[in-house]
Amino acid sequence: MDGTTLAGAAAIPTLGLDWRIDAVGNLDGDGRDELIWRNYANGRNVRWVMNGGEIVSGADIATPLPNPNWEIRGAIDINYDGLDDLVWVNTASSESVAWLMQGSTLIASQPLSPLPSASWSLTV
Ligand SMILES: [Ca+2]
Ligand SMILES: [Ca+2]
Repeated sequence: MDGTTLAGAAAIPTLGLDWRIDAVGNLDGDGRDELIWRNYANGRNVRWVMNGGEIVSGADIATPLPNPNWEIRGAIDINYDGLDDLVWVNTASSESVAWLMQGSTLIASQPLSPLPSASWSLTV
């Protein structure tokens, strides 16, 4: 994008139907966002470093989280270290947690205040 004008478009490779892009964030602090994929069948989470429509590199994030009730709701720098972190919500229990990240490496897991009820939703 160039402001509100579409400057160009590029097709990116796709994964199977079990995969979803749950977040876009800069987990390695290089100033460029990555695509964060989650596989809701097996719990794998993958980070794609992109350059336009090309995948520069891809890596699994931490260990798989097989419970499909956990959804990545976004990437934001929770601990102000300049690296975006992943915000998770469990849609069954309303628990929420932040994964403090350094690239693809999970540094720490930080529970967040629970949502008031299942009717609430957290989006970053
Ligand atoms: Ca980056
Ligand atoms: Ca951070």
